Amino acid sequence: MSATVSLQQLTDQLDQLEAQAAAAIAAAASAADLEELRVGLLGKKGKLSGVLGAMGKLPGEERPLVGQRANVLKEQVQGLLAERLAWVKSAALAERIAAESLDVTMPASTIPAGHRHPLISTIEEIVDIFAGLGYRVEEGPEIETDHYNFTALNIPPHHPARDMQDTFYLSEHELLRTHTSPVQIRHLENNPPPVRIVAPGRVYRRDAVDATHSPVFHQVEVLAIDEGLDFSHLRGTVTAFLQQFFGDLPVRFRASYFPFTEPSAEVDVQWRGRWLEVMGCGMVDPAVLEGLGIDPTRYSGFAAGLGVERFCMVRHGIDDIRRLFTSDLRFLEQF
Ligand code: 2U9
Repeated sequence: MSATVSLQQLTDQLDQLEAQAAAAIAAAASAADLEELRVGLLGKKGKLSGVLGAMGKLPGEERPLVGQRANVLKEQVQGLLAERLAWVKSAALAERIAAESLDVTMPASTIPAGHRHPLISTIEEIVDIFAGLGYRVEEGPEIETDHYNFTALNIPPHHPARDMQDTFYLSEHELLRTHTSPVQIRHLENNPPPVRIVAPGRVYRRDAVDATHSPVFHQVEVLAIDEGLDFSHLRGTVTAFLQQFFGDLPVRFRASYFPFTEPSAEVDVQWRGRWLEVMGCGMVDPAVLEGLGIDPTRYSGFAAGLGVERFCMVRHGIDDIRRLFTSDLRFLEQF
C-alpha cells in the first residue's frame, strides 16, 4: 500500500518551495549559481518535479488545484531566475568597468625619444651664432685632393707645413681632408667676394688616440672676405662669438703661425679662472687670395678655425674625447 498524501501537505510543500526558491535565488551571486538552482528547482529531477510526482496520489478532483499552483510557482521561479540573472550580469559588468577604469590624470607612458649627440648640438650652436652674424653655411667633400687641402692654402708639395697635419692618403693625390678649409677654397672659386661663410664638418688626422686626440674629429671654420677688412674685424667677430658661446668671459689673442694666415693668432678664453686655448685665426694670407684670382690689393679677409670636440669638452666638463665617439648611452643620456 503506497503512502498517502493530502492536498494540504502538497500545498504546504509548494509554499515552502516558493519561500526557499525566492531566498536562494536572491542570494545567488553568479550565472553558474543560478543555473544550478534552476536545475535543482525546475529540472527533471528537481524539487518541483518531486511535488508533481506525488500529485498522482491525490484524488482526481484535487490534482488540478495542485497542478495550477505548481504551474504558477514554476513561472514565478523562472521570472525570479531571469530577474536575478540580469542583475548578476549587470553587477559583473559594473565590476569590470570599475576595475578597468582609466585614471586620466596618470602620467602618460611615453615613447622613448632620442636627442641630439652633444657634438651635433655643439656644432649647431656654433653655426647658429655665426648665422646670427650674417654667415652662410657651406659644406664640402671629406675626400679631397692635395690641391684643395694643401696647395691652394699656401702649403706647396713637400713643404714642411704638410707635416703639421699628419694625413691619411688614399692615393698619390687623394686624401681625407685634414681641415674644412678646402670647403672655403671651393666656395671662393665659384663666388666672388664679399663672402661670409661658416664651414662645419668632419676631418681626419693620423693621430695616436688619447684623451685629447682622435683620428676623426669635427671642425668649424669661418671665412670673411671683403674690402677693408682688418684684424680689428677678426678680433671683434671672434670675441663676440666666444662670449656668446662661453658667456661673457675674458678673451685673449696670442701671436701664432699658420701657412694660410698672416698675421695668425691663437685665442684663449678665461674659463673658470684658467686660460684655455680654444681656437686659431688670422688674416687670410695674400698668397691664398692671389691663387684664387682675388686681387689682394682690393680685398682682404680673415679666417678662424676651431675643434668642436674641444668646445664640447670645455663646455660640459668632459675629460676624455673618446667618450664622444663610443656611443655609451649611460654617458650620452646626460646631455
Ligand atoms: C681659407 C683661408 C684661411 C682656417 C684657419 C685656423 C686658423 C686654426 C685650428 C683650430 C683647432 C685647427 O681644429 S684645429 O686643430 N685651426 O687655428 N684655421 S685660420 O684658415 C683659412 C681657411 C680657409 C681660404
